[in-house]
Amino acid sequence: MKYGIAPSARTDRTQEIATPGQSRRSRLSYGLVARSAYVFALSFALFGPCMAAEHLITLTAEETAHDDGLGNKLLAYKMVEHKVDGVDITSRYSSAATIPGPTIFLTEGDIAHLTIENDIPGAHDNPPHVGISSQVSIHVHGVHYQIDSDGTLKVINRVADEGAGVGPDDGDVLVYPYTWNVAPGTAGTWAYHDHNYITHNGAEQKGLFGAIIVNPASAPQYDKEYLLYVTDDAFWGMEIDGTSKAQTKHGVNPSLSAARGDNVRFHLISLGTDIHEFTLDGYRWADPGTTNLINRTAIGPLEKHVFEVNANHSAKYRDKNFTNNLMGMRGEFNVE
Ligand SMILES: [Cu+2]
Repeated sequence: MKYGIAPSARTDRTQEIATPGQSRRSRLSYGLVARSAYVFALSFALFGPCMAAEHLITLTAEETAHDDGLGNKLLAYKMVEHKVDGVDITSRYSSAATIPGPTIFLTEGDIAHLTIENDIPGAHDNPPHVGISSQVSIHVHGVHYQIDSDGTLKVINRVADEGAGVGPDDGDVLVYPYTWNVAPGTAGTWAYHDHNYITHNGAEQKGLFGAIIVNPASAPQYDKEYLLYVTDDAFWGMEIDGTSKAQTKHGVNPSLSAARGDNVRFHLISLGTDIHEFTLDGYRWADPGTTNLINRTAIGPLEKHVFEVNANHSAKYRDKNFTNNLMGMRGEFNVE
């Protein structure tokens, strides 16, 4: 999923803005009070009541323990460490590499520094053939970054390869750093994925994908959050507890759980190439950006659909498209 290059962030957010209506005399009489009130109001408007946080994130890309049943190994990201302003929150994540990869929660105004290490077995011992990349990368959507944090191969962005490689043909970069500027205006649910492994499209289809959820500074709290990645033949999901923030129940067509009365948020993220028709039996929700209540949504490549429901009965989530339904694209939403 390569849309092009994200604009680099503007870092000077407190730049003074000209006030043409004011005379020099009145500006002087306002003096420092007006200036500091203005700067305070501006920073409050941009960052909200919370201070922007700094995230230090270390990820690896690894093989999963099991193959796909046909002898093909899958690949997965693992969260090794995540600190927010020095506070270690790594225990929220699985200690194993997971598909989908870790869900990274960020808030508008934050800065995230990430590194990725290539721990795919054999990659270091078997340098790739010339022209075939064994780098792994993280290419993210939605937030801002400089071009060297694009997480793609040089053949794509014409700058440099931006992943963790394995040998001379991969630039000898064993750990690659990225910086994401979670600028105001980037709130939303966004996919990240590898863009470098073996081909310039990366190994998303082998499992190297995940998501960031960027909340506005004053976001509501949810009792549960569910990520459902809609691929061509399955939902890949993850459940996140709103209190403990623990990330569990990842995998294919997961059974999700909630308590009666829970306020829950679903994040559908469409990967792959197919068109799907998502429904959650017996539930209606507001179509994002409107007050229209809907009970199904069409979702196609690269689209997202984020909605909230109040958990009041157990139901199945499913893809109602005939062939996708035949493939078993459905799972349980258990409310107790
Ligand atoms: Cu993409």
